[in-house]
Amino acid sequence: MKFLDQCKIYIRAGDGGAGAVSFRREKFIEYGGPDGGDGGKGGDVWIEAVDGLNTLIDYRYQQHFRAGTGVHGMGRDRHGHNGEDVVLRVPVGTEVLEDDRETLIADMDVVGKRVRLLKGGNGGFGNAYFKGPVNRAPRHANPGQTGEEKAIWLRLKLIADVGLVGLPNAGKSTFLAAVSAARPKIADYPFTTLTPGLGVVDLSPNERFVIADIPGLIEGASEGLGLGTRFLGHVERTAVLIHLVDATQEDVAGAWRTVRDELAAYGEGLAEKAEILVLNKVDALDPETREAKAAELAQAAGHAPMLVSGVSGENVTALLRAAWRQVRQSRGEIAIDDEDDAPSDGTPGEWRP
Ligand SMILES: Nc1nc2c(ncn2[C@@H]2O[C@H](COP(=O)(O)OP(=O)(O)OP(=O)(O)O)[C@@H](O)[C@H]2O)c(=O)[nH]1
Ligand SMILES: [Mg+2]
Repeated sequence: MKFLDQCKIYIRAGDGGAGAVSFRREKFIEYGGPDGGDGGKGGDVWIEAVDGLNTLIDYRYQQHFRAGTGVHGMGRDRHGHNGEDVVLRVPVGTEVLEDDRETLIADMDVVGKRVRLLKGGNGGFGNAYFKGPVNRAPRHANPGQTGEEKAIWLRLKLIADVGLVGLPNAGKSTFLAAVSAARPKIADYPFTTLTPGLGVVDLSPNERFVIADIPGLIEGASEGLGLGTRFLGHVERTAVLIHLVDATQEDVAGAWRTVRDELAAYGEGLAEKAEILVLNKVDALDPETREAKAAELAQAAGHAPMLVSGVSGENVTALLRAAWRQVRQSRGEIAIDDEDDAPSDGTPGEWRP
């Protein structure tokens, strides 16, 4: 199973400008002759692979792209300006497909690759062009060509930056829904989530990452119990795991240990991956219970958890910031010990990833 980000967009090249019909009219110059200029060419539609994008999210907000129309020609042999091109900027790895979703138009596999998807319509000839030995004063000009248009699909294979793990009912899907536009099924029974889901977190226009929600793990998952560990493959390549522990359950330390054991049993470096420990659903606890549960979990894990609620939103931003920091570290954008960037808002002092 692949996580795909795909969307349909409509593109249209610009129409060419019309040619002009015009005659030279000046004092003392009789029969000045035709001087209607040609119309400008319509703009093209291009697509370009760029660095620094990892989703097609921008194309969810805007689906119609239209290149500029060529300006019509004018008298005194003036040509119209060409219409402006449109350049669609997409992440590296985006495939461009025809409307049938199968025929590949272009594979944007390297940074800087540019492909023209549609050509703008040519401008029409002005009447000056039609002047000949027979017809010295043509009274007609061409209209511009209409720009082509079509629907295309953009498709990108997404790779999650952050993985959500925890027991069933820990609130993983609720958290995903709270921080992204994803709308996973959420319910008050275990194994609500049967297949992984992805969401894009938009901390700011330049701070975006992909988060993966996978089905809950239970004791024995590595031997195939519950839904097993087969979905852990989707978080193998993430920069960090967010481990959610449901604060409303009896044994928070046991819950944490169970998931850790299953991660270790799965192998593939999951147990060594950076983990952000979270005590979730804290909105449901009174202050003393919060403290007691947090202490219990800290004792087991060896460091304090972040106290978060996907429902009330408490500390959600601080958690995302912490995850984003790990993502940037793994992308090599910041040094491992870059403390200047440490989250300050709402994060307990003892906490570290
Ligand atoms: N009070 C409270 N309830 C929560 C919170 N987050 C989730 N819940 C509730 O916990 C239940 C389970 O939430 P889900 O988001 O479906 O849990 P999950 O981890 O995705 O569960 P699975 O998909 O079965 O593994 C739902 O009834 C949620 O409404 C929270 O922060 N506070
Ligand atoms: Mg779920």
